[in-house]
Amino acid sequence: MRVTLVNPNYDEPRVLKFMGLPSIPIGLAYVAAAIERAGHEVKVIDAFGFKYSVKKTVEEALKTNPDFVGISCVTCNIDYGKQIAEQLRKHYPVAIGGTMPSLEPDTVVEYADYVMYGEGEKTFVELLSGKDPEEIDGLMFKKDGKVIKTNPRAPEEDLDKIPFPARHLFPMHKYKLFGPMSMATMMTSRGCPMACNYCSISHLFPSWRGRSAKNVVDEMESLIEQYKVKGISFVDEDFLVDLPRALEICDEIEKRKLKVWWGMQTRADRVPDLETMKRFYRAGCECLLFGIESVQEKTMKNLNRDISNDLFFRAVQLGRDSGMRVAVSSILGFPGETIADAKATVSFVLKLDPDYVFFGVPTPFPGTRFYKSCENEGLIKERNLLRYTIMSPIIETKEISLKDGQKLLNYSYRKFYFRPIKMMQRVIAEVKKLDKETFKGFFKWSIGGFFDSQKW
Ligand code: B12
Ligand code: SF4
Repeated sequence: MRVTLVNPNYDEPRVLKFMGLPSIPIGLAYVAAAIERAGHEVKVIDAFGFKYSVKKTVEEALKTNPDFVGISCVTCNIDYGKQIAEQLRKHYPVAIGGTMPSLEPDTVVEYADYVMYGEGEKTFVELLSGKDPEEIDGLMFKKDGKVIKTNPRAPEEDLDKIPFPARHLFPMHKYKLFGPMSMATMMTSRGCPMACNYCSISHLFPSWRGRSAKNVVDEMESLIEQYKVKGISFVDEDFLVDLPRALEICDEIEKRKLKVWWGMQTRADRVPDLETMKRFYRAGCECLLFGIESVQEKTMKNLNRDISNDLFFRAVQLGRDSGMRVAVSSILGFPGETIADAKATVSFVLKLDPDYVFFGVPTPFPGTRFYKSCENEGLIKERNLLRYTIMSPIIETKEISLKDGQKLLNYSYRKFYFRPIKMMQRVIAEVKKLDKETFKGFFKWSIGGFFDSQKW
């Protein structure tokens, strides 16, 4: 069958345009690889990569004249996804999958022929094989006016069995960090053993599973050979859930003498001792990212997170001492916090002095426990899902209005990034590490970002 897969665009927050984060939608690339392996002819329209409007996306999809369409959505592009689905299903059967359809399949079922919830590889392959949809796990659809929801799809236990993302079908040159800086993204595990109440992950991946070191490094090697990448960002929720596995990955990288730097994300309380951190650095790990969320103890308790401020200092120090760059993310203005509390988090981050920081605002993604509590307390004031990007205030509390939320966000970025001497030192440190070619890319990226940032 000819299958066209679509990644709808979204209204990218300006600050992210500056950071240059956009990268390949790996989930859709995994689905593409699975159906290609099953013998189907796959085309991809990455409306996000090409910045296509809904109209242009539909036109491009029509040109591919497929037998079946698959659309991938998170919350902030679900409305565009629904519009695309409604128009394309006049011509072909359409299935929607991804984070948002997995969290709330019933809110999407009106707009597509099939909603796939949970991991999509096997579900889509089975659907395309012509199997009776009622016999396929992980599906929701309408039959004779009635909504049918089949059993949840069991998560794939052996991730090594899943083919690598079909990057060859995607416009790799359009992804900002890949384009100028030859940096790709990879997922070495799925899920997270924690269950923070505002997070979508436990709904999508109910258990944590890791790929073997060999399988991970095989993919790294193929990225270096095929795409000449210089850096790889592991976008796992938590790369260090299984420390022995992470160390085996280092061994394998060294055994194969891979010339690539990489970055990992983990929780501050999982950052190991200095010796082990240096071991990671020697194997190419140059960047450590972890979340701080808030420095208010009451907020951390409410969020089901239990990490002390001392642990944050320790994590930054260990990252630094081992030679890595350290990036942190933080969320400002959870319910119960005042403006002064949120500003205290910003001051704390300044004191921690990481190399990079991403600030966001609390976002109740539909389907999460945080959404339910915000809804019950009448806090949700922004219903336009296009704005659910973590960079746009959604809830209003007694203490912080929507307007204050936006002001806080602007304040936090200004406070951290508009420190000319610090930033100059950062740029110099960065430049020292880059080869000539990557430096040119970095320069182009910074200048583009600077002009974008003038409109914040
Ligand atoms: C890498 C990443 C990015 C990358 C790439 C985006 C992408 N879509 O992959 C970048 C940097 C661009 C990005 C941006 C954003 N991200 Co992001 N991102 C991630 C991250 C860390 C990994 C994504 C991934 O590869 N997952 C692994 C794959 C295997 O899972 P998957 O993508 O869900 O795909 C599986 C299923 O969902 C399903 N599936 C997916 N698509 C389809 C399509 C069909 C047809 C079918 C059948 C099945 C199917 O099958 C896949 C394979 O099993 C996730 C966290 C996570 N673990 O998912 C957050 C996450 C998806 N991002 C999130 C957010 C909020 C954002 C932004 C809004 C941030 C911002 N401030 O702008 C933007 C939105 C951009 C967008 N359009 O997606 C949230 C989404 C929450 C929500 N409910 O919407 C997540 C879940 C993080 C979190 N902990 O909350 N992100
Ligand atoms: S630790 Fe991170 S990924 Fe894991 S549940 Fe909490 S917020 Fe989600």
